[in-house]
Amino acid sequence: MTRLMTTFRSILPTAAVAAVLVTSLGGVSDVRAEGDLERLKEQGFARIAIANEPPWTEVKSDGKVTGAAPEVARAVLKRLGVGDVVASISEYGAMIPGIQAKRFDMVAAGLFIKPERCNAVLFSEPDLCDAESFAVKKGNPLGVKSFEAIAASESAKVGVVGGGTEEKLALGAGVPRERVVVVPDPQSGLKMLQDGRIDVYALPVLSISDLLKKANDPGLEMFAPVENTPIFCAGVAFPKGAGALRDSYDKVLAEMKSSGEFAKIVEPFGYSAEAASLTSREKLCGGPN
Ligand code: 6CS
Repeated sequence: MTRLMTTFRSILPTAAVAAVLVTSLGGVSDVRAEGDLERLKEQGFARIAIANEPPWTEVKSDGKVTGAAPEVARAVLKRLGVGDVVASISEYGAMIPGIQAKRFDMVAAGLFIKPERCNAVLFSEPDLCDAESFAVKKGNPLGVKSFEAIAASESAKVGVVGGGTEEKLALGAGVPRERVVVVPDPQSGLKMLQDGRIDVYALPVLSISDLLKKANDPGLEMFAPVENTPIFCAGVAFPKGAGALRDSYDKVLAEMKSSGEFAKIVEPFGYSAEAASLTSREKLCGGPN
Protein backbone atom coordinates (compact mmCIF):
# COMPACT_ATOMS: atom_id res chain seq x y z
CA MET A 1 0.00 0.00 0.00
CA THR A 2 1.35 3.45 -0.83
CA ARG A 3 1.83 6.33 1.62
CA LEU A 4 0.77 9.94 1.04
CA MET A 5 3.95 12.01 0.92
CA THR A 6 3.71 15.18 3.01
CA THR A 7 7.29 16.38 2.43
CA PHE A 8 9.82 15.27 -0.16
CA ARG A 9 13.24 14.15 1.07
CA SER A 10 16.07 15.84 -0.79
CA ILE A 11 18.42 13.08 -1.90
CA LEU A 12 21.15 13.56 -4.48
CA PRO A 13 21.74 9.98 -5.60
CA THR A 14 25.11 9.06 -7.04
CA ALA A 15 23.45 8.03 -10.30
CA ALA A 16 22.28 11.60 -10.89
CA VAL A 17 25.83 12.87 -10.40
CA ALA A 18 27.06 10.24 -12.87
CA ALA A 19 24.42 11.35 -15.36
CA VAL A 20 25.51 15.00 -15.04
CA LEU A 21 29.18 14.06 -15.55
CA VAL A 22 28.42 11.94 -18.63
CA THR A 23 26.10 14.60 -20.08
CA SER A 24 28.80 17.28 -19.68
CA LEU A 25 31.21 14.93 -21.46
CA GLY A 26 28.88 14.66 -24.48
CA GLY A 27 26.35 12.50 -22.61
CA VAL A 28 25.38 8.98 -23.41
CA SER A 29 21.65 8.62 -22.85
CA ASP A 30 22.13 5.03 -21.63
CA VAL A 31 24.01 6.18 -18.54
CA ARG A 32 21.34 8.76 -17.76
CA ALA A 33 18.65 6.23 -18.52
CA GLU A 34 20.33 3.65 -16.29
CA GLY A 35 20.61 6.43 -13.71
CA ASP A 36 16.85 6.99 -13.64
CA LEU A 37 16.04 3.46 -12.55
CA GLU A 38 19.11 3.21 -10.31
CA ARG A 39 18.18 6.55 -8.72
CA LEU A 40 14.68 5.30 -7.90
CA LYS A 41 16.09 2.05 -6.51
CA GLU A 42 18.56 3.97 -4.34
CA GLN A 43 15.80 6.43 -3.35
CA GLY A 44 13.66 3.43 -2.35
CA PHE A 45 10.51 4.90 -3.86
CA ALA A 46 9.09 6.75 -6.85
CA ARG A 47 7.44 10.15 -6.22
CA ILE A 48 4.13 10.08 -8.08
CA ALA A 49 1.50 12.73 -8.72
CA ILE A 50 -2.11 11.72 -8.12
CA ALA A 51 -5.44 13.58 -8.17
CA ASN A 52 -7.51 11.83 -5.49
CA GLU A 53 -10.33 10.97 -7.91
CA PRO A 54 -11.57 7.46 -7.09
CA PRO A 55 -11.38 4.86 -8.49
CA TRP A 56 -8.41 6.19 -10.52
CA THR A 57 -6.57 7.48 -7.44
CA GLU A 58 -7.72 7.67 -3.85
CA VAL A 59 -6.33 8.89 -0.52
CA LYS A 60 -7.97 6.91 2.30
CA SER A 61 -8.91 8.58 5.58
CA ASP A 62 -5.75 7.10 7.17
CA GLY A 63 -3.59 8.73 4.45
CA LYS A 64 -2.91 5.53 2.54
CA VAL A 65 -2.89 5.99 -1.23
CA THR A 66 -4.65 3.56 -3.52
CA GLY A 67 -6.73 3.55 -6.71
CA ALA A 68 -6.16 1.67 -9.94
CA ALA A 69 -3.39 3.92 -11.26
CA PRO A 70 -1.13 3.94 -8.18
CA GLU A 71 -1.68 0.22 -7.60
CA VAL A 72 -0.61 -0.63 -11.18
CA ALA A 73 2.41 1.67 -10.92
CA ARG A 74 3.35 0.25 -7.50
CA ALA A 75 3.16 -3.34 -8.79
CA VAL A 76 5.27 -2.61 -11.88
CA LEU A 77 7.86 -0.64 -9.91
CA LYS A 78 8.17 -3.39 -7.31
CA ARG A 79 9.11 -5.78 -10.11
CA LEU A 80 11.72 -3.27 -11.25
CA GLY A 81 13.21 -3.20 -7.76
CA VAL A 82 11.71 0.11 -6.64
CA GLY A 83 10.33 -0.64 -3.20
CA ASP A 84 7.56 1.86 -2.74
CA VAL A 85 5.40 4.56 -4.28
CA VAL A 86 5.05 7.88 -2.45
CA ALA A 87 2.28 10.20 -3.70
CA SER A 88 1.37 13.84 -3.58
CA ILE A 89 -1.97 15.30 -4.69
CA SER A 90 -1.88 17.63 -7.69
CA GLU A 91 -4.38 19.29 -10.02
CA TYR A 92 -4.30 17.66 -13.48
CA GLY A 93 -3.10 20.92 -15.00
CA ALA A 94 -0.07 20.97 -12.68
CA MET A 95 1.02 17.37 -13.21
CA ILE A 96 3.00 17.81 -16.41
CA PRO A 97 4.73 21.03 -15.20
CA GLY A 98 5.52 19.07 -12.01
CA ILE A 99 7.17 16.29 -13.98
CA GLN A 100 9.11 18.82 -16.04
CA ALA A 101 10.26 20.59 -12.86
CA LYS A 102 11.28 17.21 -11.41
CA ARG A 103 8.88 17.57 -8.49
CA PHE A 104 7.55 14.12 -9.40
CA ASP A 105 9.28 11.08 -10.89
CA MET A 106 6.04 9.96 -12.58
CA VAL A 107 2.36 10.78 -12.90
CA ALA A 108 0.17 7.77 -12.01
CA ALA A 109 -3.22 9.49 -11.91
CA GLY A 110 -5.17 8.27 -14.92
CA LEU A 111 -3.67 11.04 -17.06
CA PHE A 112 -5.24 10.61 -20.51
CA ILE A 113 -2.76 10.05 -23.34
CA LYS A 114 -3.34 12.89 -25.82
CA PRO A 115 -1.12 14.37 -28.56
CA GLU A 116 -0.55 17.71 -26.83
CA ARG A 117 0.56 15.91 -23.67
CA CYS A 118 2.76 13.52 -25.67
CA ASN A 119 4.71 16.59 -26.81
CA ALA A 120 5.57 17.36 -23.18
CA VAL A 121 6.13 14.00 -21.48
CA LEU A 122 6.76 10.32 -22.22
CA PHE A 123 3.82 7.98 -21.61
CA SER A 124 3.72 4.30 -20.80
CA GLU A 125 1.52 2.08 -22.91
CA PRO A 126 -2.16 2.65 -21.99
CA ASP A 127 -3.46 1.14 -18.77
CA LEU A 128 -6.89 2.56 -17.78
CA CYS A 129 -9.67 3.53 -20.26
CA ASP A 130 -13.05 5.15 -19.74
CA ALA A 131 -15.81 7.16 -21.44
CA GLU A 132 -16.96 10.65 -20.40
CA SER A 133 -20.10 11.31 -18.34
CA PHE A 134 -22.21 14.09 -16.83
CA ALA A 135 -23.62 14.18 -13.33
CA VAL A 136 -26.89 16.15 -13.52
CA LYS A 137 -30.02 16.78 -11.49
CA LYS A 138 -32.54 13.91 -11.65
CA GLY A 139 -34.27 13.82 -15.04
CA ASN A 140 -31.51 15.95 -16.64
CA PRO A 141 -33.82 19.01 -16.68
CA LEU A 142 -31.66 20.92 -19.21
CA GLY A 143 -31.51 17.82 -21.41
CA VAL A 144 -27.75 18.23 -21.95
CA LYS A 145 -26.12 15.18 -23.56
CA SER A 146 -23.00 16.82 -24.99
CA PHE A 147 -20.62 19.69 -24.40
CA GLU A 148 -22.08 21.30 -27.53
CA ALA A 149 -25.52 21.25 -25.88
CA ILE A 150 -24.08 23.04 -22.83
CA ALA A 151 -22.54 25.63 -25.17
CA ALA A 152 -25.90 26.08 -26.96
CA SER A 153 -27.80 26.59 -23.72
CA GLU A 154 -28.37 30.13 -22.43
CA SER A 155 -26.99 29.63 -18.95
CA ALA A 156 -25.86 26.05 -18.22
CA LYS A 157 -22.66 25.91 -16.17
CA VAL A 158 -20.39 22.86 -16.26
CA GLY A 159 -18.01 21.92 -13.43
CA VAL A 160 -14.63 20.50 -14.42
CA VAL A 161 -11.32 19.66 -12.74
CA GLY A 162 -8.57 22.18 -13.47
CA GLY A 163 -6.40 21.42 -16.47
CA GLY A 164 -8.32 18.23 -17.15
CA THR A 165 -9.74 16.85 -20.35
CA GLU A 166 -13.32 17.90 -19.59
CA GLU A 167 -12.25 21.54 -19.31
CA LYS A 168 -10.67 21.33 -22.75
CA LEU A 169 -13.70 19.52 -24.20
CA ALA A 170 -16.08 22.16 -22.82
CA LEU A 171 -14.05 25.11 -24.12
CA GLY A 172 -13.43 23.33 -27.41
CA ALA A 173 -17.19 22.81 -27.84
CA GLY A 174 -17.73 26.55 -27.43
CA VAL A 175 -18.88 26.78 -23.80
CA PRO A 176 -17.99 30.37 -22.76
CA ARG A 177 -15.14 30.53 -20.24
CA GLU A 178 -17.42 32.05 -17.59
CA ARG A 179 -19.69 28.97 -17.76
CA VAL A 180 -16.81 26.49 -17.35
CA VAL A 181 -16.35 26.30 -13.57
CA VAL A 182 -13.09 24.79 -12.30
CA VAL A 183 -13.68 22.79 -9.12
CA PRO A 184 -10.79 21.81 -6.79
CA ASP A 185 -11.78 18.18 -6.30
CA PRO A 186 -14.58 15.70 -7.04
CA GLN A 187 -16.35 16.25 -3.71
CA SER A 188 -16.54 20.01 -4.28
CA GLY A 189 -17.97 19.47 -7.73
CA LEU A 190 -20.67 17.23 -6.35
CA LYS A 191 -21.58 19.79 -3.65
CA MET A 192 -21.74 22.58 -6.24
CA LEU A 193 -24.10 20.46 -8.34
CA GLN A 194 -26.28 19.70 -5.32
CA ASP A 195 -26.35 23.42 -4.42
CA GLY A 196 -27.27 24.39 -7.99
CA ARG A 197 -24.06 26.42 -8.50
CA ILE A 198 -23.35 24.26 -11.54
CA ASP A 199 -25.85 22.41 -13.74
CA VAL A 200 -23.52 19.65 -14.95
CA TYR A 201 -20.43 18.02 -13.46
CA ALA A 202 -18.24 16.37 -16.12
CA LEU A 203 -15.83 13.52 -15.29
CA PRO A 204 -15.11 10.04 -16.62
CA VAL A 205 -17.86 7.44 -16.09
CA LEU A 206 -16.13 5.55 -13.28
CA SER A 207 -15.43 8.77 -11.37
CA ILE A 208 -19.05 9.96 -11.55
CA SER A 209 -20.33 6.45 -10.75
CA ASP A 210 -18.15 6.35 -7.63
CA LEU A 211 -19.21 9.85 -6.57
CA LEU A 212 -22.96 9.23 -7.00
CA LYS A 213 -22.79 5.85 -5.27
CA LYS A 214 -21.12 7.45 -2.23
CA ALA A 215 -23.45 10.50 -2.33
CA ASN A 216 -26.54 8.30 -2.44
CA ASP A 217 -28.53 11.38 -3.49
CA PRO A 218 -31.82 10.50 -5.26
CA GLY A 219 -31.85 14.01 -6.72
CA LEU A 220 -28.85 13.30 -8.96
CA GLU A 221 -28.18 11.01 -11.90
CA MET A 222 -25.48 10.23 -14.46
CA PHE A 223 -25.74 10.69 -18.21
CA ALA A 224 -23.23 8.64 -20.18
CA PRO A 225 -21.56 8.40 -22.59
CA VAL A 226 -21.32 12.11 -23.39
CA GLU A 227 -22.12 12.50 -27.10
CA ASN A 228 -19.26 13.43 -29.50
CA THR A 229 -16.55 12.35 -27.05
CA PRO A 230 -14.21 9.34 -27.44
CA ILE A 231 -13.15 6.65 -25.03
CA PHE A 232 -10.00 8.03 -23.40
CA CYS A 233 -7.11 5.85 -22.19
CA ALA A 234 -4.58 6.90 -19.58
CA GLY A 235 -0.97 5.96 -19.04
CA VAL A 236 1.83 6.69 -16.61
CA ALA A 237 3.77 9.86 -17.55
CA PHE A 238 7.56 10.17 -17.30
CA PRO A 239 9.86 13.15 -17.96
CA LYS A 240 11.24 13.51 -21.47
CA GLY A 241 14.70 11.92 -21.32
CA ALA A 242 13.58 9.06 -19.08
CA GLY A 243 13.05 6.84 -22.10
CA ALA A 244 14.86 3.78 -20.80
CA LEU A 245 12.96 3.96 -17.49
CA ARG A 246 9.68 4.26 -19.43
CA ASP A 247 10.70 1.30 -21.65
CA SER A 248 11.61 -0.81 -18.61
CA TYR A 249 8.25 0.09 -17.10
CA ASP A 250 6.45 -0.86 -20.34
CA LYS A 251 8.23 -4.21 -20.52
CA VAL A 252 6.99 -5.22 -17.07
CA LEU A 253 3.52 -3.77 -17.75
CA ALA A 254 3.28 -5.92 -20.90
CA GLU A 255 4.34 -9.03 -18.92
CA MET A 256 1.68 -8.30 -16.30
CA LYS A 257 -0.96 -7.82 -18.99
CA SER A 258 -0.04 -11.17 -20.54
CA SER A 259 0.06 -13.04 -17.24
CA GLY A 260 -3.31 -11.72 -16.02
CA GLU A 261 -1.75 -9.88 -13.08
CA PHE A 262 -2.71 -6.52 -14.61
CA ALA A 263 -6.38 -7.59 -14.87
CA LYS A 264 -6.35 -8.76 -11.25
CA ILE A 265 -5.34 -5.23 -10.19
CA VAL A 266 -7.59 -3.07 -12.40
CA GLU A 267 -10.81 -5.06 -12.74
CA PRO A 268 -11.82 -4.84 -9.05
CA PHE A 269 -11.73 -1.04 -9.53
CA GLY A 270 -14.20 -1.36 -12.43
CA TYR A 271 -11.77 -1.10 -15.38
CA SER A 272 -11.62 -3.42 -18.37
CA ALA A 273 -8.11 -4.86 -18.68
CA GLU A 274 -8.85 -5.64 -22.34
CA ALA A 275 -9.75 -2.03 -23.24
CA ALA A 276 -6.15 -0.88 -22.89
CA SER A 277 -4.97 -3.58 -25.29
CA LEU A 278 -7.36 -2.37 -28.02
CA THR A 279 -5.24 0.75 -28.54
CA SER A 280 -1.65 1.88 -28.15
CA ARG A 281 0.43 4.84 -27.02
CA GLU A 282 1.41 5.53 -30.63
CA LYS A 283 -2.24 5.66 -31.76
CA LEU A 284 -3.24 7.88 -28.82
CA CYS A 285 -0.25 10.20 -29.27
CA GLY A 286 -0.80 10.34 -33.03
CA GLY A 287 2.76 9.14 -33.56
CA PRO A 288 5.88 7.89 -31.73
CA ASN A 289 6.41 9.12 -28.14
O1 6CS B 1 -6.41 13.04 -17.76
C1 6CS B 1 -7.38 13.78 -17.69
O2 6CS B 1 -7.42 14.91 -18.18
C2 6CS B 1 -8.63 13.24 -16.97
N1 6CS B 1 -8.31 12.06 -16.25
C3 6CS B 1 -9.07 11.65 -15.24
C4 6CS B 1 -8.81 10.34 -14.60
N2 6CS B 1 -10.05 12.40 -14.72
C5 6CS B 1 -10.40 13.69 -15.21
C6 6CS B 1 -9.30 14.28 -16.10
O3 6CS B 1 -9.85 15.29 -16.89
